[in-house]
Amino acid sequence: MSTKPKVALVMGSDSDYEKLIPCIKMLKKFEIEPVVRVISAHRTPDEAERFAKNAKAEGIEVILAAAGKAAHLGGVLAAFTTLPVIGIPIKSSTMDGLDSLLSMVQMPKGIPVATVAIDGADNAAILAAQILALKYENIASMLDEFKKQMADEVMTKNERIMLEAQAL
Ligand code: RP5
Repeated sequence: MSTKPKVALVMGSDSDYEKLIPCIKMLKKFEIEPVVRVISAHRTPDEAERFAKNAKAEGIEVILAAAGKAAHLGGVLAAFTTLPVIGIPIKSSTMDGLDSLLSMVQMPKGIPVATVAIDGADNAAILAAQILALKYENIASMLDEFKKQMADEVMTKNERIMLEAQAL
């Protein structure tokens, strides 16, 4: 049995899955066990309620909710749990994901859904890791290293661009 901390990644449709593969990979990079499910707030509302009500008892510590169009999934899951819910608005309609973004971020007071960018799967995983890092020292250390690597990469790019610009 895995002793890794668990984060649920719930998507409204299997059509969202491809965009969420980076999120699953990023969770695994931080040694988090992803609990991946397809649950629709509209088509399987009873399952959405059941999953959210049981999530905490099943050891899940953060829920990621990815959905497109009239994206109620995050709000519906958040209605049935006190776990933090992070919404990932999926660009899956003629409105370029703005519909999904507003459906998640414009939650009425009392039931927040912390929302990342449209198709922001990586950031949802990083934010979940940052929440867990309050409790798990190994994740905090990995996040420190992750930030350091990003900074090093930017410094390398900076040096390359400075040289290229000088040579013009
Ligand atoms: C949402 O509607 C899903 O999250 C998906 O982004 C969108 C389209 O779903 P499908 O019709 O492809 O199942 O509920």
